[in-house]
Amino acid sequence: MNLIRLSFWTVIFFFEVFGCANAYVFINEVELNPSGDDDGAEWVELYNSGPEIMNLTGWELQNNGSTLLSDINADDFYPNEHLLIPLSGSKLRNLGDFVILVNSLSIPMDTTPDINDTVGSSKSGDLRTWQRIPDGGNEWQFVEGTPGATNGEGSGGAIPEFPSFIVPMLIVFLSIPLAGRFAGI
Ligand SMILES: [Ca+2]
Ligand SMILES: [Ca+2]
Repeated sequence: MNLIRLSFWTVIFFFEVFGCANAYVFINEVELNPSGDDDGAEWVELYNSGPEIMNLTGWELQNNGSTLLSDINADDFYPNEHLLIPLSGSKLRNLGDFVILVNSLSIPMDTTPDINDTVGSSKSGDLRTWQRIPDGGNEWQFVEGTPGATNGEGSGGAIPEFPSFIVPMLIVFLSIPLAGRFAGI
């Protein structure tokens, strides 16, 4: 019984630590230097590449320096859906910034690379954005924006670079004989 209980809590612990249930929500596209005035025109797009409806209540976007960009609070984020999050004010620096997606437990779930968009002045950007192509993929490109829509061919069903559930499952399996030894089973 102790062994079963230990294994159960080990699974719960690592699911929380590694955020397995959240591993398919990506920062999919970022507009940090929109055409015209940036004030009130910047946005971030999220993409759910997983099979489950996700509750993003309490999640938030941050940028370089862990500064709050926006709360999210979307309780029904459907598989293959694109969620557009407009930013108030002018919060994303056009040079040397990045975006972090943080869940309700303050655990970072995704981050962009350093992204720059210095086309024109701060009031004369263009329609290009930084985006994962395909949706949820690992490659970022600076091309014409697709706010709230797919980023292009091959979208749907993308998976993270490394299936994060494998790590906790391996740890659980490896921990069973050790736990049995400590528990005297
Ligand atoms: Ca900006
Ligand atoms: Ca898009």
